[in-house]
Amino acid sequence: MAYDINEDEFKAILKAAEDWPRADTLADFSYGTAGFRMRADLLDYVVFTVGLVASLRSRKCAGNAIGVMITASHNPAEDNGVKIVDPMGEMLMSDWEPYAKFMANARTPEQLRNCFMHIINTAQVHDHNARKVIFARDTRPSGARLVRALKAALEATNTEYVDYGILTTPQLHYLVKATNTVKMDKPYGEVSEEGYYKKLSKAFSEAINHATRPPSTPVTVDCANGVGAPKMKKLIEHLPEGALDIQIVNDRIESPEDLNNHCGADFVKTSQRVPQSFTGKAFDRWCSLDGDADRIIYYFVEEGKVFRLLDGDRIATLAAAFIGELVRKAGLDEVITIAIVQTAYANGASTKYVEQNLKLKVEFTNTGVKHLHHVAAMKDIGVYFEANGHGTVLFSERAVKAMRKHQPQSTAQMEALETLRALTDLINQTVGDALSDFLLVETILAHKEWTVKEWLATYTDLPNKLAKCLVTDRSAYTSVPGTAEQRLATPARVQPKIDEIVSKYRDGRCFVRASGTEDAVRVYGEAAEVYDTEDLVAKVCDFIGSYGGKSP
Ligand code: NG1
Ligand code: ZN
Repeated sequence: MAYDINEDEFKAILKAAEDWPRADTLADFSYGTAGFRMRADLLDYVVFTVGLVASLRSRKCAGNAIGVMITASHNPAEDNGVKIVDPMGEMLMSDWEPYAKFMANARTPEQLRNCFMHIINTAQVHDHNARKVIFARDTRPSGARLVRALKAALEATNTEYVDYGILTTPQLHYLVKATNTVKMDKPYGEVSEEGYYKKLSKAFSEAINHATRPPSTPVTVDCANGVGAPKMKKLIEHLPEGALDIQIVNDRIESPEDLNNHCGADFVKTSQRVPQSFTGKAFDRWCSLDGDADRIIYYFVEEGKVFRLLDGDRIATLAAAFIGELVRKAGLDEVITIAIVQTAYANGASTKYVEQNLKLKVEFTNTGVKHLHHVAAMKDIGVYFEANGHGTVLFSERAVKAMRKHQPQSTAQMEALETLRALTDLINQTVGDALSDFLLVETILAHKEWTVKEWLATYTDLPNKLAKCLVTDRSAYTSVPGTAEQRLATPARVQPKIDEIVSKYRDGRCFVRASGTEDAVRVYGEAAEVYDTEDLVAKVCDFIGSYGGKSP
């Protein structure tokens, strides 16, 4: 059946679009790992079209609220980005990504009309359906202008909307799910930013209730000079008195140029160095959020200033081990299984530890949390983290029911069960969330009475390096399907050369893939020794530089 365009609506769209002309670029925009991301001054029209797509998506989803988040996460301050959030707080369904791309690349009113018609017809969108969009942005100054472009599209399409102002990305995901479950038996939480803090702090109090004592040492949080700073401060106001001793650094959101600049999770992880403003003494516990507070990584220095990273792989292994113990102690290990999902960027030593020590199954997916999330959602309990600190733990309906119904046979079983139930509320079920993951890690360290030293001692990371090569056309780099992006299909000559280089190093592993968020290809390498790793990655970068562009 053919669905017709509403001519009045389309007239209003064209009129509104006049204020947000498409940037005059030759290249097409693409909906990458985390939506559209680029220099903020190119984004006006893209955000406008995202508003149109979000409105159509809401109509398709029976009027449920769709989320739009304006952020460029860990990218520099001059960038920005936009992504769409589906009704249960998950990333936009992948079938719709081409629609978003198609619309953002329409260059004339005719093309825009064709795109609109195409979506309405292929996705079968009823014009008369209700439509609602909720949105927020991070602290980037360009966000305010982009919000105006978004509102223009929502108003032209007669879409009800709520502007939540400045939020972390996971807070917006929370609000989308809370909005759409408000009338259900089990609403996800109160539909407000306040409701988010209330939910987390209540769950945290319950989760540490059976710990012998709260962590006895302070923890310092580097907020990347981004939105995580004010939001972490608000969270602290809601936490039980004296539960955690939290210091905050890098909270200068009033100076945009400081955002992610020599600080934040991405800087610490990729440069394997402490951030600006670091004042930690040996074994002090520090962590860093990224620019939109969906990633977190921990680290510390040993005596002699040796830097030690506790990244996403460490959080995944810590969480899986702890939840596994609780499941066993609660007497549910016959009923509930746990799996870990990683990407090829996970350190090889972490994978070995999960399989050999924790005796859990590891599955690999392509980069991008939507892929990990999808696989983890199929497990009873699915723990997924990218090495960069983006991840969460998903509890299936089946697991939650089993925890609810289970009758504990002893006080120990009851305590384990209560802690487990608290974790299902503490851990953000929509997306990786630095604030929620922070409370999770602190809960686990309190229960285990661990310092960073014991946490680090669980396994030894293989030396590794992540580099970036600028190439003339990153789209020339495609991966072989089913290899979790560890092998290149094109350019044809590159993979054999990588294999040849890698074969010369003990425990060597190296792969190259096109970034979905930056105009570059990433080169990841691991080897038994630090100097081998450096050498391996440098050789591969050199080859790519000589082959397809210039290495930085
Ligand atoms: P790209 O640029 O596609 O490598 C990066 C991260 C992803 C994910 C996205 C979204 C690495 C190697 N890649 O993607 O894991 O977090 O950004 O922010 O860390
Ligand atoms: Zn982020």
